[in-house]
Amino acid sequence: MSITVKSSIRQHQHSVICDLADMIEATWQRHLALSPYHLPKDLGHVEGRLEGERLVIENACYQTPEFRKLHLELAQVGPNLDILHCVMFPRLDYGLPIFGCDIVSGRGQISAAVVDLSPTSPDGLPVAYQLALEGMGTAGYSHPRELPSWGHIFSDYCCFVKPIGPQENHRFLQQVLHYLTLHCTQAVATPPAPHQRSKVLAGQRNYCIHQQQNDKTRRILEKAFDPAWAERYMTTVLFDLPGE
Ligand code: 18B
Repeated sequence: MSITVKSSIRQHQHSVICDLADMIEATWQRHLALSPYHLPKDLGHVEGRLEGERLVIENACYQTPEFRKLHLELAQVGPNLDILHCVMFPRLDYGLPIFGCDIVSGRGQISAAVVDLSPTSPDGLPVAYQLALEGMGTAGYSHPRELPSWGHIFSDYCCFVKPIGPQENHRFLQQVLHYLTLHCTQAVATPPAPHQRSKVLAGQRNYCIHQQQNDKTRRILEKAFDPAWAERYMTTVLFDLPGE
């Protein structure tokens, strides 16, 4: 499938966010067999108001033989706050980690850039991932940030930083590309393991339940819409729990 619909807010976002969104979609296309994933009808493109500013959310969603949901979301609050959110949820037949990435930029300065391949098994990441990620994390960044209490779901290779300047922005883009390429190539080479479904299900549930505790995300959605809408959005679009 080729991706032809370009989002309308993408051109107006922080250049690192545009570059990252383009890179993520290009990498998905290069390595995976994408087909559409249909979000609830009213949640593909969403608009609300936050303290007098317009909040626009645009979602792109796909599925593949290995992934039940590939989700790329761009959000913009007025002219000053840009957000990229991306999660790749494996199908339950695949004991793969969860790729997640979030970038928040306020007034042209990125305050938070996160990327991780988070384990869904209590045994941690598969060995091939550990080898390929050796030494990676926040090394080389001047402003690493402290993870919130629910952040124990992330791996030892989680990169959570405030990147400073073009060099660190570039480093972060390259790091996301490395994590993403590793994950796509591992996924297509991994045979399905149906006997592990309940273990993988428990791992994905644990990930989603903790991500749903991100108060900073929730607060923006509650203020722009309302608490019930924020709850529905966080549990059906951002971090939906897979069924059996
Ligand atoms: N997130 N983020 O996706 N979040 O979705 N995000 C923030 O400078 C949104 C993910 C993560 O310090 C902040 O402090 C909105 C994924 C972590 O307590 C804001 C949406 C990951 C933090 C938003 C969105 C992830 C964080 C504060 C929906 C990781 C730090 C920015 C479009 C894989 C939390 C700042 C803390 C922060 C907002 C991580 C405003 C609205 C997939 C760890």
